[in-house]
Amino acid sequence: MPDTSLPPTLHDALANLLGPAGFLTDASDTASFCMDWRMLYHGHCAAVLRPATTEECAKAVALCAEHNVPMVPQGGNTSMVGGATPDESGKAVVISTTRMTRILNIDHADLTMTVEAGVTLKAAQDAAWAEDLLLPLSISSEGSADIGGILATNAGGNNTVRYGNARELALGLEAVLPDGSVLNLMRKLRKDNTGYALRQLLVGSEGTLGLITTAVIQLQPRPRSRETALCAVADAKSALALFAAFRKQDPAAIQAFEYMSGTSMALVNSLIESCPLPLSEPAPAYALVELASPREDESLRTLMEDVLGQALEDGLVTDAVLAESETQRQNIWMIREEHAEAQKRAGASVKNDVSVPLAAIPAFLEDATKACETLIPGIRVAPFGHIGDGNIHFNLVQPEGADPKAFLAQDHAIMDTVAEIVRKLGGSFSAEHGVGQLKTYMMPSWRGGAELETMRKIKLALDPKNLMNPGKIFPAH
Ligand code: 2HG
Ligand code: ZN
Repeated sequence: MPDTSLPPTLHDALANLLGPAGFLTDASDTASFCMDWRMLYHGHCAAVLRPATTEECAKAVALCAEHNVPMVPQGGNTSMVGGATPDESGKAVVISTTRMTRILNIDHADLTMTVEAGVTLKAAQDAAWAEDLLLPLSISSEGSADIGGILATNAGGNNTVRYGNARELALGLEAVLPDGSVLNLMRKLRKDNTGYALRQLLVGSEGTLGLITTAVIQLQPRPRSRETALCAVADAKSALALFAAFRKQDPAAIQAFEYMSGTSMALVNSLIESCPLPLSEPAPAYALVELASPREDESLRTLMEDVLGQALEDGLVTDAVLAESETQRQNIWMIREEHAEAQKRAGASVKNDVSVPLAAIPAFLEDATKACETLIPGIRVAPFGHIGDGNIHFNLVQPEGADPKAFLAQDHAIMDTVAEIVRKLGGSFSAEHGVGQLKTYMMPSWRGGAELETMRKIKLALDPKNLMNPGKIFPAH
């Protein structure tokens, strides 16, 4: 256990500023903030700071900066890449947004929501829905992930195919910079060409440039009709042909288009209670399609039935179930959203959150499957993901009965094998989960030269002492 004590003057100043609910130093209180969701990283911290307001946050950051104490911003702690976990030195403080939970305003003229960073995505979605509006971002971890975290990581998820990533929804932002100054960009304008769009620099910066405290999020009218289907397909090629068939009829109606391999689906069906397969028999792969419209009419149902009917006739789809009620719809979505949890229960897994152009997805899946099965015989190739936007979670689960530690020791070999195939196909090694600490080693070979150098210059300009989320995005020099 490293020495996790803060300089006494800083300790006292933070304790005074934040009070007992906002300043945690007992290992029993801070432990859960020091381990990531996947339990890959077991860090330590000198304290967890839980400011209740932007002002408190700014003062706390200024104090830490003065004392050269590293700071790790943390939202709902759902990072897949160790992006919000402190290192093992015990020198850093975690700054948690969990007490900044106010929904400040819902504006029906501009269709925006002004919200503090610690509001969970689910709470924000529910608040919008209660006012007949939609917050059009949906991710599996939305019950815990918070607004600050989804913006800091530019989360994507199930509705990117229609509405874009978190970046596209962020009209305004407020953030505390690494020196404790407050950057107030809380405008709610669709048009605002006044120099650099600094808010976009903060979005996706993974907490390395500052801590997002408040945001203005673009909303949409709430859907009044939705049609959801789970379809059995032979492979990703068929799933993509089905996607193209829907897109040809009405691209604007597609709310989500997801892919699940037979292997990943079988893990969910067997390891998660209340998630049986709602089709008569298992298939090699599945597509989940959701159509949505703010209109309340039957046309979506007709669209769904027409396209699926033709796809069944053409052999693109071999079986399908349509949700007949909201409960059935939620059951279908639960199957999709429990994929990460099922894979966690199946043992150690190595995740590759990749994007490739849509046309390259079948070749990617085929080549990456072969390469991984050759690398580690018995490995369980369990891909799934947001196929409509080109993002596949190409996840590899340890061979049954294998030693999880020995499997994880090969994570770089596995990630590099997959990444080389992604590179040849013109893709990215991180689509929506970010770089965190897990994938920093890939940055020089993927984003080297002027690109990484420019990122370093920006980081240096805003955080010359490298105090804000050190060890994330940038590989150590
Ligand atoms: C999802 O799409 C999440 O469910 C998690 O992005 C993906 O577990 C994963 O790799
Ligand atoms: Zn995802």
